[in-house]
Amino acid sequence: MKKVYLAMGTDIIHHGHINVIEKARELGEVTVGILTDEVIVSYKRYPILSYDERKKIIENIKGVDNVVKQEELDYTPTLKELKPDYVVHGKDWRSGPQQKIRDKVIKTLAGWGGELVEVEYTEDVSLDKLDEKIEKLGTTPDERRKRLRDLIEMKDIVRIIEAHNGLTGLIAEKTKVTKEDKIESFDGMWISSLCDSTVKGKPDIELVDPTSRLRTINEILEVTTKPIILDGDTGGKIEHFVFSVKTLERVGVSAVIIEDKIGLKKNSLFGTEVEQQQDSIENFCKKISEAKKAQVTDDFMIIARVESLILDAGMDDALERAEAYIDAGADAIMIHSKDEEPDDILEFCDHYEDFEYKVPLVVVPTTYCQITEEELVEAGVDVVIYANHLLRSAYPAMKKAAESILENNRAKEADEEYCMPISDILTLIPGGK
Ligand code: SPV
Ligand code: MG
Repeated sequence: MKKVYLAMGTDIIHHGHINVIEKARELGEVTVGILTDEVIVSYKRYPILSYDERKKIIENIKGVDNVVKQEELDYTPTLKELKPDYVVHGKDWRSGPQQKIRDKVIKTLAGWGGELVEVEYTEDVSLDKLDEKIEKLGTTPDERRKRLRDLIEMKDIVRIIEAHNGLTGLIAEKTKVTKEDKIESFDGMWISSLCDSTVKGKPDIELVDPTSRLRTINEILEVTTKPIILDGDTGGKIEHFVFSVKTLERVGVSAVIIEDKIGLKKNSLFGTEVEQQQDSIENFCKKISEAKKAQVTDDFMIIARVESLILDAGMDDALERAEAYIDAGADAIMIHSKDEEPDDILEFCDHYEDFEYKVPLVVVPTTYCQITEEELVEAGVDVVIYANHLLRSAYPAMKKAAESILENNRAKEADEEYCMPISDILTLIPGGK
């Protein structure tokens, strides 16, 4: 009996896949390699069906003799182990992002005289359309809340971008860039206090009240499905924070980050230019532990933000605090810096590696933005937050359009240079027509 291998890299199984399996059956004994959740998340998006669910379905399909785990997008390690006579795949991968993977499969099979067999692609199934349908179904607070923990488990680095209203939420949700072998997208959203305050024309000093913050959160929740991390500023009084945690859990927020400051909080990027006071380790630990006791679900994360490097309190203080906050129950640590070089953050990461008990590490590279995600992964960072980039990019464009109208005493120039077409804005939001 000849050995036949095919890999299932999809989380939506349809009759096109059955056609491929049927072809494989004709050739011999069929082994299906199921891509892990980690692989799917790394090249596409969060899988709709988990590995275990997909495995259960696939091993019960007629004609499937064995299933194995494929732990990379690249087939090579699995092929070298199984040495199949045939690999079966749809013809669709001859062009596009999978082309390189195909070339490698042919080369690897040639090592033992194996052959690639390609079947006609089932044209009437559009995975993009199915994806769209599923997106429309939305999500539930329970589903969304737990996604952040899942993503931290699955990915080398979780990529979060700022959103401050429904529209920016949609940008975070839908923006995709197709690269050679994968699709890049954001994993979730950061609701920044700086941006939520700035869009309201207010300073970032905890002036925007909790009801208003919650309205922003709701606006974003309504039109997106990805997990949300809330910038909780200082968390306020302990007695108030425990209530906020329950509210955030209930609506489906995944995590809140609170910073170890007291008194009138100012934005961290001012550093020591303005008066800012760090909380005592004891009090901040109490805030964390009381909040952990208050939370209802296991999924919600309380993330402690260490401001020692921002306030020039030194590396030893930062490390001492991180350790104490973890002991108090913090689910992750955010280390912040306003240096233009990443050196202090990397030094912190270096020491953090040696901690006996570690939790995920979060960074916000606003001032040291030259650092790459690859370098952050290397340093042991688990979550990167691009904390203000949608607001900071929109504002200069809006200002230029306003100035252009004043300069020209008409809108033609602004219209041509800075504005999207009316037809596009009318149909920007699905269902708007
Ligand atoms: C925010 O985005 O509001 C933050 C990050 O807290 S920072 O502005 O760098 O302090
Ligand atoms: Mg903030």
